Amino acid sequence: MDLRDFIKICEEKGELKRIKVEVDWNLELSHIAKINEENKGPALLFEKVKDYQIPVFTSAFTSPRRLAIALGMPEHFSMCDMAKRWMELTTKKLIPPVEVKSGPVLENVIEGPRANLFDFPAPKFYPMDGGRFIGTAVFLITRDPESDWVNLGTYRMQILDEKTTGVQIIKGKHADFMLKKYQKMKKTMPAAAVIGGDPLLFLAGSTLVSAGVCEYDIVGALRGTPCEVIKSDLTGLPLPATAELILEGEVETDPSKFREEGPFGEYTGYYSGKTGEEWPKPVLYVKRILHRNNPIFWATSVGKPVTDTHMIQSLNRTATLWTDLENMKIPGIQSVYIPPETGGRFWGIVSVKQMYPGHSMHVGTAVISTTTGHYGMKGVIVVDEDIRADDIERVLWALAVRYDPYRSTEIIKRGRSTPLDPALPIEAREIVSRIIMDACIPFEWERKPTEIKLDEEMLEKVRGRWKEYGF
Ligand SMILES: Cc1cc2nc3c(=O)[nH]c(=O)nc-3n(C[C@H](O)[C@H](O)[C@H](O)COP(=O)(O)O)c2cc1C
Ligand SMILES: [Mn+2]
Repeated sequence: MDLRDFIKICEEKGELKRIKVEVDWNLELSHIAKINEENKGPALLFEKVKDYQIPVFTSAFTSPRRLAIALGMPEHFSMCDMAKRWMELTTKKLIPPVEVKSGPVLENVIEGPRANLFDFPAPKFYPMDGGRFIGTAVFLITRDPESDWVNLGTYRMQILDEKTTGVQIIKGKHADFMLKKYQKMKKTMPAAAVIGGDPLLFLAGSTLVSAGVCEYDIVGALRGTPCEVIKSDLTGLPLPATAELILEGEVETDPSKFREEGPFGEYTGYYSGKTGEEWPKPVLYVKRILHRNNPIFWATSVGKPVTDTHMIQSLNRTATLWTDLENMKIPGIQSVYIPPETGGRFWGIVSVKQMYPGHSMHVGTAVISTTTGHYGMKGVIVVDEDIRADDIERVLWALAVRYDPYRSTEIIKRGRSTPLDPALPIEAREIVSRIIMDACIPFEWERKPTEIKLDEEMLEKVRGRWKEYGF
C-alpha cells in the first residue's frame, strides 16, 4: 500500500540493493542508477547521500518482476500479461478513494518560512541539466475548477529556488486543461506535488486515462481496494495518506510569470528545454511541505532507453492502448505492446486474429485514433494472431515475409506530437506523421502462402526422447 511495503517486499525477494557508501547527489547517484538500469539490475536504496540524512530510492521498475510486485500480480507475468490484466481490471468498475482523518504524511508539517526545497536530496542527473530535479517520481494533484474532477499527472519538476519549482505541464495534458480555466478566472491553481509513496499512484499519474477520469479511481480498481486520502486544509485537495513527501501550494497561471527551466536529459535520449527550444513553463510556489518521519526520497532515471521511465511508459501505455481498443469493441485483438526501447511510446504493435477483409487495417487505424495512440505515436505494426505483440523476433519476421511496403503501408500526415521528439525540427514539434505497417497476410487472399508447421506427431516423439539425444 505504500513505498515502504514495496521496498520491503523487493528486499525479501532479492530485488533491492542498499548502497551504503556515500554517494554524491550531483551526477554520481544518477550515473550509478543509469548503469544499473541498463543492466536490468535491482532497485537501489542510496542510504548515504552527500550532505543529507534522507535516503534516495531509484530503479523501482526496471524489471517486469518488480512491476508485477507493485501491481500485486503473478511474478512471472510479462509486460503484455500485466497490461492485459490492467485493461481487464480498469474496464470493469473504478473504485474511488475514501477519506481518512489523518495519516503518516502529516507527521511533519513545515509551513511558510521554514519550507526549503534544498532540504531534500534532489539529484542532478546529466551534465547539461539546468539544475536539480526534485520531481521525477512525482505526480501533481489538481482539481478542475468547474467540476469535481481531480487529476493526478506526472510532470517533471526542477528546483528553481528554495520555494519554487518549474513544472513541465505539456500542452493538452489534463493539468493544462485545468490551468487554462484558472487562467481565465485570473486565479492561481491549487496543487500538491507528491514525491514517493504508493507505487501504484505514481504509475497511475503517468497513465493516459481519459479526461474526467480520476487516477485515484484507477488505482482503486487495480488494487481492488480504495486509496486512502486526507482532505488538505490548505488546498482542499485529496492527499494520499501514506505519501513520503508532498509539496503543497499554487501553480502560476499567468504566462508572463512562467519561467524557463531545464535543460533536462529526457527519456528520448536528448536534452529538452533551453537547448535551442526556449519554452517558459508554469511554476509551483510551495507554501507547505508535508513529510513522513524518516522520509524516503524517490527518484527515477531518464535518458536513453531503457530506464525506469521507459518501463513505466511501456507498461501503462500498453495497458491504456489495450483498454481503448477493448472499449472500441474491435474484435480479434490478441495482444498489444509498446516496447520500452521505443521510448515506451513511439511505436506500438498489435496482434490480431483477422475475421474480415481489411480487419488488420481496421486495427491499425483504430490504434492511432485512441487516447494513447493519437499522441506522439509514430508507427503501428499489425501482425497476425500466431505472433505475440511482444515477440520482436517474430514481428521482424512478419515484416520480412508478410509485408509489402506499397500495399501494406498507410502514412498519416498530420497527428498530434510531443514537443520532446528530437526527430522533429525544434520550431515545428506540434505535428508528426505516422506510419501503419500491416504485416499480416491479407484476409481476402484466396491463394495464401503455405506456412511451415512442424509435424505434431513427430514433435511429441522428439520431446519424449529429448534427454535421450544427449541434450
Ligand atoms: C517519469 C515520467 C516523467 C514524465 N514527465 C512528464 C513531463 O515532464 N511533462 C509531461 O507533460 N508529461 C510527462 N510524462 C508523461 C505524463 O505523465 C503522461 O502523459 C500522463 O498521462 C499525464 O497525466 P494526465 O494524462 O492526467 O495529464 C512523464 C511520464 C513519466 C513516466
Ligand atoms: Mn489524467
